[in-house]
Amino acid sequence: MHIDKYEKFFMRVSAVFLGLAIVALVLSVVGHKAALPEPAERIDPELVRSTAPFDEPGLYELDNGDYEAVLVASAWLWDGIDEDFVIPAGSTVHFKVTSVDYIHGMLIPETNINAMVIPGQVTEVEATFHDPGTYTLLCHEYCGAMHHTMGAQFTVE
Ligand SMILES: [Cu+2]
Repeated sequence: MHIDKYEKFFMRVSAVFLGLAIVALVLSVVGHKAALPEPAERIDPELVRSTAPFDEPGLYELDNGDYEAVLVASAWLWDGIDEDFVIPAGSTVHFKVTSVDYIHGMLIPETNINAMVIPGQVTEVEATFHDPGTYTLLCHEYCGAMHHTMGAQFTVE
């Protein structure tokens, strides 16, 4: 079978890049302990509203001065964020979030918060809010007809 010289060349180049990709993958898993993200906890999505701490979503001050925000995502609301969600500038907030229905996304622009919120799993992320202002928590995973309205605001003062 005749294979054109250019086709041979590109097959060799492809094989080299495939080999490099496999080496990079093995090095990242073995050398750098790269792994798929794991949920912080698992939870029965049907029992979220009766399971602590999600039975009382909201903002809680911790002993060390940080805050814990317990949030429940549902179409198309974020339970746990209301007008009382006000924190001083420089605060670190540990978000503990789950969903009761669909997969939602959790994005707070201009912070490092960008996570999936999946029924049956507890997502834990944290951010330190240095700058005063109004922050918006958005759902960035399409979750139905009113997805574009699924946002909540809180204040850093
Ligand atoms: Cu959504």
